[in-house]
Amino acid sequence: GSSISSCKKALCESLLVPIRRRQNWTTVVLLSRSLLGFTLFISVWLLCGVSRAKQGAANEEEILLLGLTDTMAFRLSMEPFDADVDPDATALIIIDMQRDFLEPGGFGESLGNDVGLLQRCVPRVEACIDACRERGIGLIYTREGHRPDMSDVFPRKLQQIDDDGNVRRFIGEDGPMGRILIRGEPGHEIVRDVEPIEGEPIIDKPGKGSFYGTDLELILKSRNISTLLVCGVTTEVCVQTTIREANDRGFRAICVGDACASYNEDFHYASLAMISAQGGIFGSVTDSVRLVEALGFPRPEYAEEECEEEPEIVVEEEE
Ligand code: TIU
Repeated sequence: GSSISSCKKALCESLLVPIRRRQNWTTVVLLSRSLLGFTLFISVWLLCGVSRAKQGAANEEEILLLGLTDTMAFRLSMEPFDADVDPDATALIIIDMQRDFLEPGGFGESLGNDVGLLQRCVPRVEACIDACRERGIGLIYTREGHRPDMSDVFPRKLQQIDDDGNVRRFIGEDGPMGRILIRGEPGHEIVRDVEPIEGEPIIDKPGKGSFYGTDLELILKSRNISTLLVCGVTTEVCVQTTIREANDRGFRAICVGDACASYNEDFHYASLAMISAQGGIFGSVTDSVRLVEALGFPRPEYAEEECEEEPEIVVEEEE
């Protein structure tokens, strides 16, 4: 009897071994599957977070949480097409935000302009400055002006017509803010709200463009800067000339439209339209609200302000 039962037991044992082996194998397979699934889930979650942060949708905490640095490229909405912008290869150029152009008694007013029209861009320039500084985008300032001995003024620049139709000189004349458009005079200074801080280069330029007669190109190339965000005054004179010069030198120039201003609103809007016309003929155009949001900051309060309707400028293509 006992030999039969021990025989049965041995038989059962031998039948159970493969089943146990199979169970071990199944456990291993199930475990690896769950591990693979978990890894996949984490990767997708991280990738989604990174891409959202890249698109500028992420807030500051998210950026910190994901361990993203300031140097992550961001997506910028622009005309005529959106593109990625690498903060490390980008500079914000602030054109001629000087008392001579923005305040009464300077060069701008002496030419018969209403300088009050330039005030609208000041908080918008400020918003660009704050966002760019925070995200590690370098700032470069320009100032239009001449040496006190005026040895760097072409005779042509001293001939402009006044309200009475007389050709006369304005530059170098005495005014309430010192000699007009002369370096070192109070009128030549950058207005207080958008002043540069230590370490931000100021380019003193004799012309309307920021490249002619200056070391701007040298400074940009030594910093590996290939994209310029351009704001300041005036849109159709120094801003547009700088953008044309930048484009011909191989830089990608992006005009921050509402952070620019002109004494003539038609010229302002026409300038923005011509920069981005023809598929982006010599640059592109964004605005301070899109820039600030793309850099991960809240929508500025002024974005909700009632403002006059922008004129629709239709650029007709020839058949
Ligand atoms: N007059 C005018 O519209 N502009 C200038 O003379 N300089 C600059 O735009 N900075």
